[in-house]
Amino acid sequence: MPDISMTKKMTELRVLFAHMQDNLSGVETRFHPLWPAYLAAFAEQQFGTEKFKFRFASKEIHYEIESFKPQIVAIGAVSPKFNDAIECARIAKRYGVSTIVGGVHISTLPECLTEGMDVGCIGEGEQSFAELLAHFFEHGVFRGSQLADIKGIVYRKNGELVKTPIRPLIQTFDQIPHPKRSLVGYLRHDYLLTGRGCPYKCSFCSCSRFWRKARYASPSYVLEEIRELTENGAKIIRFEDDSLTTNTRRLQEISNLIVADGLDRRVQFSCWARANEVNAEAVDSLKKMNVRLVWMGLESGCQRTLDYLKGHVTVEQNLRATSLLKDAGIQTNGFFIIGSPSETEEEIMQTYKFIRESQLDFATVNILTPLPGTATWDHWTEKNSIVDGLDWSRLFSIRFDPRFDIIISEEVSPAELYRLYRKFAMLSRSMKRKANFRKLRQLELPRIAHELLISFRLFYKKLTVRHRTL
Ligand code: B12
Ligand code: SF4
Repeated sequence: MPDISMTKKMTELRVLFAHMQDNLSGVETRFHPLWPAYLAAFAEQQFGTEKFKFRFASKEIHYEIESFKPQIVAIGAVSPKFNDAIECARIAKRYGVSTIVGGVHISTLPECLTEGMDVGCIGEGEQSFAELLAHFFEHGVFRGSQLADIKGIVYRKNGELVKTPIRPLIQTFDQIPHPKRSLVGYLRHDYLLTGRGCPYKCSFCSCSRFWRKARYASPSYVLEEIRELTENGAKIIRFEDDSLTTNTRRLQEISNLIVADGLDRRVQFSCWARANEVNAEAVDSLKKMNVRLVWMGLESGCQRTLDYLKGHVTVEQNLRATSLLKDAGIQTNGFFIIGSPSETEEEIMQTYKFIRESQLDFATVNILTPLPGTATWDHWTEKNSIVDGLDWSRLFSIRFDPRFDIIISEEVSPAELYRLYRKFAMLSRSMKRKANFRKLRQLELPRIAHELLISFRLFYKKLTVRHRTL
């Protein structure tokens, strides 16, 4: 890493982080992105805090640039939001500001780097970003032959795309500093990630390809981060890890630390789990640490579809995981995907039947969308050579417009798929109503009755006292 204390030209570097937010889904507007917080924490660990001013853009980009006057705008975008990244970079360039873009889309399709984007960061961002900042400190721009020495980036030279060698990953997760959350903001309902990468290869997901190797934080690292969140007001914490149950021993250790610290009494947790990893020991640990809700990508009630989407898991394992959690009093939300290329209507209805007969509390159904970096994307692009000029927002699977969305079912027409989707959505809504009612009955009604009883007693006491004094 170059020593930036030696550079003379610049005294302060202002970096504006711009996350291309999806305003369509409510959940996204509720949770702040962590990538700016990770990049800022790592840069500060390397170079100290005096040289940089970081800001997370929470308002309109013109306003942010005019008020903060950054030298660099760092843009992060997933594939369905890449149109916005292009526009954001174009605006930054109009102000003469340099730009870096990172995230899963540019990492998978570096040829998407536009004129407005000076550099693209491929894969894990911390080290490349820090080196790019050091380069900028030295040269004041991102052009120049030295860029070639920075691993894991892409840029254009004389119009030609130059991709530098792959950057090795940071070796252990604990070497990554905790994200600088004060940059993006703390929340009452917050989330954390305790690993990067996944040992599985589901056909619709880009995680294992993107992160290459699975790395996990040590239990004490996890505890430190949970402590930080609770000290800053978190009451509900989600583990956004792909599956918290992959290593039962590690989960047990995390659970024990949480209990020893008394955090299980102060915080409610939720997490993702892979059904084939949910066993009695894992459930026991989840229960002890106060996990109230587990999300599982169950994907399908039809084994043939499940094999195509997921692999290494059976419909029986999905059922077993659900009932193990149910028996422990933990709520479950199953995620399902319909519209795989060769899935028939009858097979889709097997999933409907599965959900209806399962013990799940909630079910969320999505239509399969081929996202760059996944096997489904490879499959689709082999048949459709569309990458040039594709409107990336068509990869949002929540617009439900058969003329616009990219549907890859070869067996069921888009209109029919939407009809089925609506049927699933109705089922989800009715499950949600029932689950909420159960919750009200189990938790709220006795409490409300108890409170009413106390106020009635107080009222009665006052009344009789008044009578006696009259
Ligand atoms: C948590 C999460 C969410 C949260 C996000 C909360 C938030 N406000 O950001 C919620 C649930 C809201 C969500 C929503 C969506 N998500 Co999401 N999500 C994830 C998940 C599980 C973790 C993301 C994360 O924080 N990782 C940790 C950080 C540190 O990693 P990172 O973001 O990749 O950043 C690193 C590098 O990419 C790089 N980097 C990233 N940006 C930048 C920018 C610069 C300038 C630089 C230098 C480097 C850099 O450096 C970072 C540190 O190493 C990933 C899967 C995964 N395990 O990665 C999916 C994932 C990112 N999501 C995905 C998708 C599709 C979506 C949605 C479109 C879903 C939908 N249909 O609504 C929306 C879009 C949201 C959006 N605008 O980004 C896909 C993206 C695939 C693709 N090819 O685009 C992923 C990969 C999952 C998958 N199916 O494969 N998501
Ligand atoms: S869907 Fe989950 S289990 Fe499958 S590869 Fe992605 S992160 Fe791993």
